[in-house]
Amino acid sequence: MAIDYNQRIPNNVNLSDNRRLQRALEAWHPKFLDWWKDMGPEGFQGNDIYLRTAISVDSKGWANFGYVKMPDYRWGIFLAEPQADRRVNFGDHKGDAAWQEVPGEYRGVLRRLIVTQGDTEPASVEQQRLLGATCPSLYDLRNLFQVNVEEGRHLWAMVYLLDAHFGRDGREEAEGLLERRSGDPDKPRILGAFNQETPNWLSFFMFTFFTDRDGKMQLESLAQSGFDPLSRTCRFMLTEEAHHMFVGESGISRIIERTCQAMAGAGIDDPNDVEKIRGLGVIDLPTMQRQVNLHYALSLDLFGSEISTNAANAFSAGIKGRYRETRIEDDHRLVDDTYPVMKLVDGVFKTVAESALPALNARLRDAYVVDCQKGVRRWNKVIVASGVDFRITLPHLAFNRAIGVFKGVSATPAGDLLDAGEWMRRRDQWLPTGDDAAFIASLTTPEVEPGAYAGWIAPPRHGINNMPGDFEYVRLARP
Ligand code: BYC
Repeated sequence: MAIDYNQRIPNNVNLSDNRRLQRALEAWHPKFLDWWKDMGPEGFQGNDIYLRTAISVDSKGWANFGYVKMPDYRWGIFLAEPQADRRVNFGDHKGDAAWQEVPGEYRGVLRRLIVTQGDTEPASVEQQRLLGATCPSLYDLRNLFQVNVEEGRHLWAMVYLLDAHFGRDGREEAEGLLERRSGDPDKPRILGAFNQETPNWLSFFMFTFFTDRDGKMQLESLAQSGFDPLSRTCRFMLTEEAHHMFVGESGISRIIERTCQAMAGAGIDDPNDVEKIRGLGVIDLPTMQRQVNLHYALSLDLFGSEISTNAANAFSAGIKGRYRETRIEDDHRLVDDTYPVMKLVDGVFKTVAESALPALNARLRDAYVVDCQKGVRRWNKVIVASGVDFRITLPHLAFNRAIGVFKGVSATPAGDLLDAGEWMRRRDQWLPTGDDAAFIASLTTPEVEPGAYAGWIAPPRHGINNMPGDFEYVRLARP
């Protein structure tokens, strides 16, 4: 499945055989570049960045590293290899041959899911566009740009599906994806978390840990789709997503490592001695916990309502499956099954058996929680190893939620229920404060010497593509 790079739009879908589609994508291409120029990373567009580019979609061949200027990145259309005799693996059509074209009756559902997925990709680039100016190292700067160009490519992936399979409506949706703007009250991005700011690198690492992980869960579910082009597209996107989550998890881990080292060096045992710890120029652990609370709750909202007819319909239609659907042992139809969902019943949190089909968002969210817990455990190992008496925890499911059964519930991160006034009075204990933001802003002098790292983050264990520690990941003009 080599990718044809001789064409203007690199692809492995024989684009040159489909003139109509090629013309549609070639017409969209300059509009994408205009959007990238306006809303992509600020600055650095003329610099050489050490980026990976897909050269083939099999597991061995895809990562090819070299210096590229971001606007010259070879965005394109890459689908994972087809699976012979693939079937619809769940829902009412289970056992039918997988669809190569959109089934007429599911056109609306599919379009909505593809547009929602597509909308998140440019949104995240918009959210991160100013971070280059405050990078903690060239290594991190390069990782930011890698994430950004790949989110750009994920947008291409969804636009391909819209153009190839949804005719004129699809072309209009593809334009809409370039017109909405993260955080713009008049034309916001579709999902809540994608209208929030990513004002600093701590926030960026949290976003790539928590929100990109929602991306992983959603893409895993869409990769199960009976609509084969969507499945193949998402399967390839997942190979890119893994690096994004690595950036988040290792970024936070390196910040924790540095904080604990600095505390030990200064003989500070109490992790809540915030003033002294900040005085060392590192980020205190309670500040990190507040960021975890914020990003986790925002990402839980991305799963939609726990009980959702949209989710039930998408599953029954064979369009969106469960996390790793084919590895689950049941009838894959779920018509008579139940699933335990936590709810607030008469003022008490209770687990209630709900019909399994409408509870699919809760089920996917539960798999996400388990995945997050694994990463948090790895962070805590770093803290334990340093001897500091502090543990990062994930807050209660009902904490600070804007979507679903816990919307409007005033729960603490520990899961205690308060009246709304009391919750507001204590808000700053749990969520990032103006003071946190000002402190983090004070740390963000960029570090751009090859091999050097800002004082609040430890260097990584390994370079990208095993490059040496002082490798120049981004070539800047130097005097
Ligand atoms: N904010 O039945 P409901 C990624 C809307 S991240 C605002 O409760 P449903 C990435 C919902 O749209 C993954 N609105 O839930 C990460 C619906 O509106 P309509 C992105 C929300 O539909 C980092 C209404 O509420 N991919 O890839 O079952 C960087 C009722 O919905 C929210 C996907 O999400 C919210 N948080 O599930 C870059 C996959 N939640 O249609 C990229 C595709 C719900 O009635 N999307 N609503 O007007 C989906 O599968 C579903 O649309 C959702 C919602 C899971 C998002």
